[in-house]
Amino acid sequence: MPKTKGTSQKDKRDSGLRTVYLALGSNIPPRKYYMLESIKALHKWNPDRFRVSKCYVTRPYMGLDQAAYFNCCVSFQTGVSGIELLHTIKQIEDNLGRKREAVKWGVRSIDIDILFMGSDIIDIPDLTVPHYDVSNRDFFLMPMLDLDKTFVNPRTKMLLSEEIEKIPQNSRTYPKAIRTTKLCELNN
Ligand code: PH2
Ligand code: MG
Ligand code: MG
Repeated sequence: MPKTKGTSQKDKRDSGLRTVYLALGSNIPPRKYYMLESIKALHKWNPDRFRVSKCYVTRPYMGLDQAAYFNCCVSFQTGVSGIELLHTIKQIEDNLGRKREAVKWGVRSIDIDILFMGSDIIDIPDLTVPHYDVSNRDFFLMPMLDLDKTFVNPRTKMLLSEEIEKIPQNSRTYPKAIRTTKLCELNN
């Protein structure tokens, strides 16, 4: 869309490049396959400054009786709007056979969540950025710290390294890095 004098604030912000951080999670086998395929699809869609964190095995959040998860984060630079990003993510999840069940926090082949879009704050019915629960989830914060140790949550104004320390024991998932060369090969 050509820029005109009448371009709204929102349009201007949407066309500004910033670093987007996404979280990936899977707890249905083959977990590594789902993680890798979604990373490849995201990279194909937006390769600009694409990075991948370590991959962690984590206990189900809040002690749900489920299989262990694989979790990681990716970041890339983009000018797309939050809604456009959300649509792309849903398409990638659907292509990988994600079944949308009525159960909140049900088991999933792949879940891709938007954690941060630079310092943007978005509060619309379909989308909350930063992610509404990012400060309470070590399986988001730990891989985020791999990507940027100095990142500040634009809503709380706290360093993520401070937020992770504040998580109470009963909501920790104890992320443990797994040895995999495959997930990170797109960094090179
Ligand atoms: N995702 C959930 C619910 N619980 N637990 C872990 N460890 N990792 C997740 O990605 C996760 C979860 C809902 O999306
Ligand atoms: Mg999720
Ligand atoms: Mg999700």
